[in-house]
Amino acid sequence: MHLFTDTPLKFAFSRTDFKEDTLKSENDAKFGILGVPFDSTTTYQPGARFGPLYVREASYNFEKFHLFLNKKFETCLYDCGNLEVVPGNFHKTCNQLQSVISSMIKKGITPIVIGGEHTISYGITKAINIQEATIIHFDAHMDLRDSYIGEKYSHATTMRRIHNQKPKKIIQIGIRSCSQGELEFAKKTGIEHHTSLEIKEDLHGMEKIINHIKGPIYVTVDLDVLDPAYAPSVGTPSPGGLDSLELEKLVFSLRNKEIIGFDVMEVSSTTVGDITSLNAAKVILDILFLQ
Ligand SMILES: [Mn+2]
Repeated sequence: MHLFTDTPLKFAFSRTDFKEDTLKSENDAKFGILGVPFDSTTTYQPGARFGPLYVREASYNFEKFHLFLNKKFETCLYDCGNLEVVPGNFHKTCNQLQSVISSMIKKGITPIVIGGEHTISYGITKAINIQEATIIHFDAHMDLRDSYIGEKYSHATTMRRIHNQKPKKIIQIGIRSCSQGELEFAKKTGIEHHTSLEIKEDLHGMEKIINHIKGPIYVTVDLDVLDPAYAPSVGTPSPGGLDSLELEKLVFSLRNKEIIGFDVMEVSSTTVGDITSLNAAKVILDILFLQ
């Protein structure tokens, strides 16, 4: 794990005894936070490189008890620090990310990645065996273009790159923006999408769909799935999105599921107390409370 750097601020409730010996001696499920402060292909609102910093900072504003779940936080969580990124070079960054995620998995740590722009999800799933997994993709956008402004690797193409890795299934949730070509591609290839409008009209229906998923699940959350009223500091805000409680209820549908990794991307907060980073920290804690 030589690529980790130390981060002075650790995610809330993470353990401080992150040592190889500790890892070997424990058999419980273990989760590890990795920040990836990279935002080189962002086209609109930059700043996702500050996501890891502000999401960690926001994580300290929550209780160690979850009222809705009536549960104490007991998940074994480590904060592995931030990836050494190479600003402006997606491929080098992605290779380092793949290497670090692989070493986390080898040590039995389920990765939780805080972005950074959405492009980097591809570097994570490259290191995970996703062929048997369902990808749950929360996002305003389909991100299914084969290339964007001539670039194969962009925040706007990340789900197309992940689709090429042949996961068992992709379910997109909260969608409200795509090109006609992306919609046709989704229909042709069986990528399931559920619009924010559909979810607003029948949240319970969406919960049931998530409930019925069998087998391993990788979750990727672009925070712009939330309405800009709840998450204004994202790379590409899009009105007409979910509210915080709707997203929380959908996350609760992941109860008792086998989560093989998840990421929360596109947070570009630049101030303490920003609602976007608070919502991002909340999503991470909600998933961790369920474990
Ligand atoms: Mn998006």
